[in-house]
Amino acid sequence: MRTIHSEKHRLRAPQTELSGGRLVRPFECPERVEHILSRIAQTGLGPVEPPVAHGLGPARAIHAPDYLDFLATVWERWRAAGHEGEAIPTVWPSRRMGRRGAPQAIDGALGWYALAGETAISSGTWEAAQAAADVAVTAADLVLGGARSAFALCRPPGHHAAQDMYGGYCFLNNAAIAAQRMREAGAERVALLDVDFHHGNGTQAIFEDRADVLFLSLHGDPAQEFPHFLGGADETGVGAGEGFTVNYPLPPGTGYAAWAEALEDALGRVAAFGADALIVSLGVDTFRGDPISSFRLESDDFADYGRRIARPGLPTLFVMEGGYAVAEIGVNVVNVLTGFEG
Ligand code: Q9C
Ligand code: ZN
Repeated sequence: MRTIHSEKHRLRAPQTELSGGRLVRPFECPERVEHILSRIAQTGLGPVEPPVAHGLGPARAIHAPDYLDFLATVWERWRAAGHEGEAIPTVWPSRRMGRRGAPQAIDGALGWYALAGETAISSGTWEAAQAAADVAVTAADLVLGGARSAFALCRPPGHHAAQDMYGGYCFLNNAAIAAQRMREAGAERVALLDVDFHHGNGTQAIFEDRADVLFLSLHGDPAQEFPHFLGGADETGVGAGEGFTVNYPLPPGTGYAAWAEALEDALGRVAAFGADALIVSLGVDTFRGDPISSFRLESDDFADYGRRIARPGLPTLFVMEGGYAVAEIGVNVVNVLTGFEG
């Protein structure tokens, strides 16, 4: 399997994450990618290649113009406002506040576009996010060109980013951008299976009213887990998209048996949908040792579910999302990919 990867991920290097009332070193850190790359080399998974630059066209097909302008300028606006730390929102347009657009001041605009406060913005964030989208598009093009599979080693991740919202370590929705790329290249039906521990709220929001992209997500129940406000089993799609969103919220402590049962149900629905291609939002924060998650998958389980995902026989794009047990992230990710290859 070919991997697409950009060194520009290193530009996403914030020093802070607001966690438990403290500013801590971010869980979503550059070392994650280094561990995955060394495991790819060690196992001989396949070549690692740089992305093709596509400009903002593919991102514009998913994200709102004002949101992209915000991302492009937020850091300089934050600095120009005289702030010395990293950009973190402190105020939101919450219930019972009426505004219907981003206010002029950057402090207000941050809250307008942020879905959560843990994700600090710093100088290279926008450049890294654009490179991650290029990685996803380049890997999607490999699959469109006839490859059985490809791995988009995206960083920063994307599945929490909606049309006009960032947070949960995500800015551009790499998997959604890839899905739209596939649709525009002629794939009539794309299935997007999100196996990250956290619900893919951004991806769901982007595709909830569409019948051409089936979104399925296995995740920690939002009653307990981030992103807290989306991901219930009763969310099944909107309008023409009714029936094309499928959520599997699972309780804290879920182990592989129950998780794999949900996966089998999801894969059955992918087959019934008649998908032309499959995109996997691949987060390995379902691992037992993950520091911010509560499922109990073992490293071997990742290889097992990689095999299961291969069974429908679909052209498959893996897009990297979360996973914060840094020492084990390489083994767990590559186990999925080698499991898939059989
Ligand atoms: N104290 C992804 O896996 N909550 N994002 C962190 C830590 C945010 C996860 C709580 C988790 C975001 C792509
Ligand atoms: Zn996650």
